[in-house]
Amino acid sequence: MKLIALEEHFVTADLVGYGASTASIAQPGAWAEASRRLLDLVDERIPEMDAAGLDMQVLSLNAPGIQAEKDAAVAVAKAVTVNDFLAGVIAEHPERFGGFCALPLQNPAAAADELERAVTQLGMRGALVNAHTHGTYLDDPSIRVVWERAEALDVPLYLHPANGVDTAHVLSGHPELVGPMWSWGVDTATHVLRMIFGGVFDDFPKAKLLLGHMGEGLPFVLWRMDSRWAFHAHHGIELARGVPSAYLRENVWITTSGVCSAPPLMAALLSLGADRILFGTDYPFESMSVATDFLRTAPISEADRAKIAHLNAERLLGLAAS
Ligand code: GRE
Ligand code: ZN
Repeated sequence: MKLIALEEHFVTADLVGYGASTASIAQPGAWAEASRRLLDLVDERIPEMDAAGLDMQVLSLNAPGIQAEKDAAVAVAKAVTVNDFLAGVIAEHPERFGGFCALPLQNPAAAADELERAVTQLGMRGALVNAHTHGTYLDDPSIRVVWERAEALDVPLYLHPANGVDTAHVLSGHPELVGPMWSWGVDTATHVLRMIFGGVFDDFPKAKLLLGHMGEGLPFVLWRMDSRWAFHAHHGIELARGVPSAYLRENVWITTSGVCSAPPLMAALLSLGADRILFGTDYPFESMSVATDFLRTAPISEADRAKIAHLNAERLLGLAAS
């Protein structure tokens, strides 16, 4: 069965320093090993893809990437460089790699232009955004220009977690919970709700958002959010589609990245439907072969398996079917 994975990270030597603050969330040996693998695009990666039976990785720059850069002009220049670099890797292995570009969201107009350049000239399939950019989230009015361009180009933005601006009080005294262990998922789900309630999808009804990690918990809470929205004070916010679940069903696609467990996959299938779920491994933070074995053996129909494994990716990302 053909397998296309969408949350597949890399870094370049020039950009590796931006990840320094993320290093502290991992055990030192684990971070060193992941860092080594992030820098390798081909020599170890392709044999590992072969061993796992993974046909294609859609590559993206690891968190926080250029969004951590304080100087907007530097971020713009580095985005161009890394997107050109990624395009070069893909050009050498067009059957094995696709790409999501990096966006210099420090300068939203430049980010929109870079998205267009990366999609139309470099063949990127969309962009991957690592959480906030110095505290600016994707619902910010300044970012509308990027959504407008993404909608016009008909490409998704993939929202990936990263460290927050600060640490929520409830996590005080518990640094072990800060990171992919817990806080990143909560932060990312909250970021999605900011977009829904902040009107991004009312302004851009055809915008496409990709989420990793089996939807960051959101597939589980659709009914409860709709029910509570009927009860809650709206504080002047109204949703054109009436209920928050409508946006999660119509504007959001999720990947299995970093979740190799059947119950959450089946909950997501029942909740969002098989057309909304794509495959991802979260390499190098998870094992490619564990992820591919999981999807090959998950207790789901063959029709759903094929959609998740490659058909949905081919349609959403405009990859030629084969
Ligand atoms: C991830 O992408 O899931 C990730 C990182 C960095 C550290 C751990 C981790 O980007 O799971
Ligand atoms: Zn990831």
